[in-house]
Amino acid sequence: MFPSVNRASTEYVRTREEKILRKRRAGLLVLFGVLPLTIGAGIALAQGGGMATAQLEDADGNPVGEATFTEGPNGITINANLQPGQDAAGPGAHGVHIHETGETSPDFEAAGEHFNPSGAQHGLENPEGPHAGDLEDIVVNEDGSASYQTLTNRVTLSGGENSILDSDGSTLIIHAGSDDQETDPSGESGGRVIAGVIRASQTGESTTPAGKKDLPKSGGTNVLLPAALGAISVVILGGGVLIRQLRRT
Ligand SMILES: [Cu+2]
Repeated sequence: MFPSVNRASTEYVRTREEKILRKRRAGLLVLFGVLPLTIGAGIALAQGGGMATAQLEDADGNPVGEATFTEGPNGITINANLQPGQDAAGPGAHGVHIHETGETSPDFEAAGEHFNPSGAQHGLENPEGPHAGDLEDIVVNEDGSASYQTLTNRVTLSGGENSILDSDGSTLIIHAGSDDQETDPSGESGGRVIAGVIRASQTGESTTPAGKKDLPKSGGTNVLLPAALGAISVVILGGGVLIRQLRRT
């Protein structure tokens, strides 16, 4: 026999199999990773706005969660999630505001005052208010997790004086205590315990660093619709591509 020939042909087969496997893996990555994100972002943009994200960190710079900002016909939907186990913000209600500067270094005071281009007073219940950056409290669970969604039409991502993506940026800040929604200038909400600079995002992709577990996304209508359409497209496209690849093999 000719063992060398046999070995060569075995290697040939293996290489061919690996190539096919690699192709399939790349196909799956596109189908389940890139496509849904692209489709979701496309629909969100078509709905009339952009997207932004903020990676939320504690005062020591440890990631504790993330927030997304999606502009739609009725304003900006803000989703924020805090990871279970984080203890920068303890259980209970905490004031949340958009602050006027996109800066968290050397400490969270660098973010400046509340985003307030109209010169109003603080508080959603203040007759002379509110600041454009005033938001409802976030409620943290016993395990440190939190899932927050709110809608505001006082800020935009797209331009004008109410844009939180203005030249000096903006920062989402969570405070140590709850916001009384009345006392100027910050509702007696105490120190700044969690912050994240708000950054424009074309894809709505997670800003969570590699290796960190992605946080669960809470489903508002602005998120659900693109997700559902994305899933349908994936099933249709995925079926077609997989059938083609199976035929090739
Ligand atoms: Cu604040």
